[in-house]
Amino acid sequence: MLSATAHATLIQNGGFELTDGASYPYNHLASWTYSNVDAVTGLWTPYEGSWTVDLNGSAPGYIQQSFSTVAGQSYQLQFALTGNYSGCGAGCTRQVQVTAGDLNTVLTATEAANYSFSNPGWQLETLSFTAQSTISTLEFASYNTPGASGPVIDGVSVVALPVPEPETYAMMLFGLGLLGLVSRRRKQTGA
Ligand SMILES: [Ca+2]
Repeated sequence: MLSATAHATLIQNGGFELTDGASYPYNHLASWTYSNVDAVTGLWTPYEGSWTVDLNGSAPGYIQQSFSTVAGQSYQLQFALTGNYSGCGAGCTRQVQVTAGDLNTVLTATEAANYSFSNPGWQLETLSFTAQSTISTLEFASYNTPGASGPVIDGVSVVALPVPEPETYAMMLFGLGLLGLVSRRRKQTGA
């Protein structure tokens, strides 16, 4: 069973709603460390709330946040991804490199067939990673996407995945035992 605690996100300001709102598009983003990204509101439809982050400011940028983890524990990362495809042109893509714990992957924001700022085609991405330390750093970096329009993210959350209950381990061991028995019998039959 998932407890309420297991559902609590470890990421602060994952929706990028906490900004000073005063100096668009270079607003202060609470709880995040970042370079050359744009906090954006009033342009395309957000995944949630009013603000999103374009990972290309004037050039490819990154955003990251560190949080407490348990080494060896698995976590689920979710976030919404799209791209600023205005002026993108044929064949251009918006890509993001995501790193956390043992996770290091590149995702492509698929341009919706009928893409527009009012229909940005958000994709909900679900990934998992295993923490390697008591502090983990989640980073989103614009990847292979030059210029001032990049991949766009919103709705970031990280939750600890439940550790299997002792009964689950017992069931798994019981199942493995049965498999071993079947395997031995097959070998005997085949001999
Ligand atoms: Ca938001």
